Amino acid sequence: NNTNNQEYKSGFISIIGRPNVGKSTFLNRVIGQKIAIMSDKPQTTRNKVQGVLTEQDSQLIFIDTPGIHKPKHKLGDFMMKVAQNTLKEVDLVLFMVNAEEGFGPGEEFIIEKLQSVRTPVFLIINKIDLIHPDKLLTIIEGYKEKYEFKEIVPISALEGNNVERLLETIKDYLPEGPQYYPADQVTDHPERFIVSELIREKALHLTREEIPHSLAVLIEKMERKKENNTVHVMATIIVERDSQKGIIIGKQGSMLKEIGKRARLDIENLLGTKVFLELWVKVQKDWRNRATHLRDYGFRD
Ligand code: GDP
Ligand code: MG
Ligand code: K
Repeated sequence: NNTNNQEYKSGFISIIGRPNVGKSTFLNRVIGQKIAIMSDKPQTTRNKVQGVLTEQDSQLIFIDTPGIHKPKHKLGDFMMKVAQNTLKEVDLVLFMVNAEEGFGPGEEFIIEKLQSVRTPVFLIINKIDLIHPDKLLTIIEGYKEKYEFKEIVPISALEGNNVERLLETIKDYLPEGPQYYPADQVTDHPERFIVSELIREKALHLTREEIPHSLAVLIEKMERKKENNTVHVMATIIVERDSQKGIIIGKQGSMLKEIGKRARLDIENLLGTKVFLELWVKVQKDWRNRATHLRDYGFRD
């Protein structure tokens, strides 16, 4: 549309909030494709995932920022730093909370971090499908006392309530800017990162509480074979203890086989080709506290 003189708007939007408030669900709904990993286990999303929403008049670039919360170990520290720097660089921050849960130390901590940030902040009250509408006003009043939010928007990321209106409000706050990404590009993350997250997701889901989120997945190789149009993926699941390795492998390899089967289906969906997935399991003790290793697993400053 080259004849209209309306300004094109674009900008970077960071989504923050405690684990499980629905950040990935929101992002997936907006982008309409599975690029952020959803899970009911906390901290599934460790790296930034950008979802790009391109429309006639605007481009919204979302960043699914890893959970800001009190760091418990080096990885947490590192995540905090990344997240806080991100907040200063973006055009808008969406602070998402769960309507069902009251204001707690987690929210307090994030609001404390937001005090030093000049970027406009919206409060997004998610999961309104789970509460009685009467409760909403009380929640809003409570948050108004804590911080000067530019907007307070209740939504249900799962059911889609009010999400369209939120997108319109976001546009109002974005500056005039270029279209940073081609219209058909929904993420700037390398495919290998998404592939590793898909494998991680399956491992976490299938093992439930036995395996903590310390699990990492390293993509050793990802090769497209032209002759038969398949992609060969070789990945290593890294755990901290021998006992965890046993759980991941399962009886006669049954667990690893199931993780591989489910991950392969998702990867085939993502890449649109047949996938040959080879999975390995490795024990690397205390990897979270070895900051020097972070880079190997795809973390960047
Ligand atoms: P994240 O850790 O903030 O990225 O949270 P997720 O997007 O992974 O969501 C955590 C859990 O909350 C998942 O089980 C979602 O299905 C659920 N969830 C997210 N948004 C909503 C919502 O609007 N309503 C309801 N009822 N559940 C939601
Ligand atoms: Mg998430
Ligand atoms: K999560």
